[in-house]
Amino acid sequence: MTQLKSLTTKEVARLCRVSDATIKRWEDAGLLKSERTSGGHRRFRAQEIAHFQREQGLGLKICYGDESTVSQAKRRRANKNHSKCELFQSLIAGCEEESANILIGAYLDGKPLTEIFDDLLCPAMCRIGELWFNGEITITQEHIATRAASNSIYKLRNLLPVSKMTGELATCCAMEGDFHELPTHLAQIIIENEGWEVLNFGANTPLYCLAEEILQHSPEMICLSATLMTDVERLSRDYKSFTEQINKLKIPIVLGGRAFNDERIRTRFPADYYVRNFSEVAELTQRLSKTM
Ligand code: B12
Repeated sequence: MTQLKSLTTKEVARLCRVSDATIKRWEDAGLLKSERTSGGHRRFRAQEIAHFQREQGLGLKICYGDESTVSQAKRRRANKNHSKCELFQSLIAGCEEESANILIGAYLDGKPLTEIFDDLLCPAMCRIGELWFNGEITITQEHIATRAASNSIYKLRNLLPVSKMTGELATCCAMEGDFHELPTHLAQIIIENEGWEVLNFGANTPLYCLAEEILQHSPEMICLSATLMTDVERLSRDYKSFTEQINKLKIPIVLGGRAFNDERIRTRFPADYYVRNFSEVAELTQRLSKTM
């Protein structure tokens, strides 16, 4: 289900920022090619639309400081001083429209979502973390970049084709004390892309609260993320009582995030699965899906 699907007239119109009628006119005039469904509805190949957009300069708005951002001067400085990575530059400049365009462009070029997250977005965020760690950017610059990342992935999410729903539910969140919310957003989008519904509680979620939600909703998968653990002792005690509380439901627990790269941490947080990246989340979701 992760492969690229064809787009409806409405989706193409939204991407090109024109009306549905305009898309139909362009198609009638032979500017755009489409195929028809058995019901006679138009379907457009995403790659062709991406090509058309680039040729015509449609929809892919270049942004200099719109929405969230910073001044052009700062943006130019960021471009000059830092890496050549296009996405990294847009993020560091806080330019969410342009960052979204890069992610959407990659998607329309046929890159799977998992690769967009694992190979494009995460390395860019990692670079931002390194610069912050080395004192080359300030905390405020990191905050702006993270907000640009967060908002741009939601822009991408908004135009993903609606997957055929499997009727399965997953929850995801980051553990208490962990304020890194991007991993939970990314996991949510990947799981939704497999046709599951997702309740994403976001960052800093106490496990006793999560247990209540689990008992109430009885999901088919629990995805927990931890980038950093500030108090391993306390968290592992909370985790133990969490797993005891929900044990009878036999729901697979999936742990992910850089904290679990450490084997000693994994030993203290026993789980059904440990995932290292978003490709593994997609594979696991497919495996756990009862409708497969
Ligand atoms: C943005 C950011 C923040 C923001 C988060 C804001 C927000 N709204 O999310 C804020 C400012 C809150 C923050 C705070 C801190 N941060 Co911070 N932060 C980052 C940064 C730059 C990006 C994090 C991110 O979202 N990355 C995107 C994720 C998806 O990528 P990833 O973490 O590399 O994950 C990979 C895998 O682990 C896996 N994965 C990760 N999570 C999950 C989850 C699931 C379910 C799955 C399947 C997979 C998965 O996928 C990725 C690979 O494809 C990172 C740098 C970095 N390397 O990522 C630092 C980083 C994580 N932070 C760091 C630190 C030190 C801190 C602070 C302690 C700083 C401080 N002194 O206050 C605090 C801790 C706050 C807390 N208690 O949580 C360090 C952690 C070092 C370490 N020990 O591991 C990093 C690595 C920066 C660095 N280079 O030093 N941070």
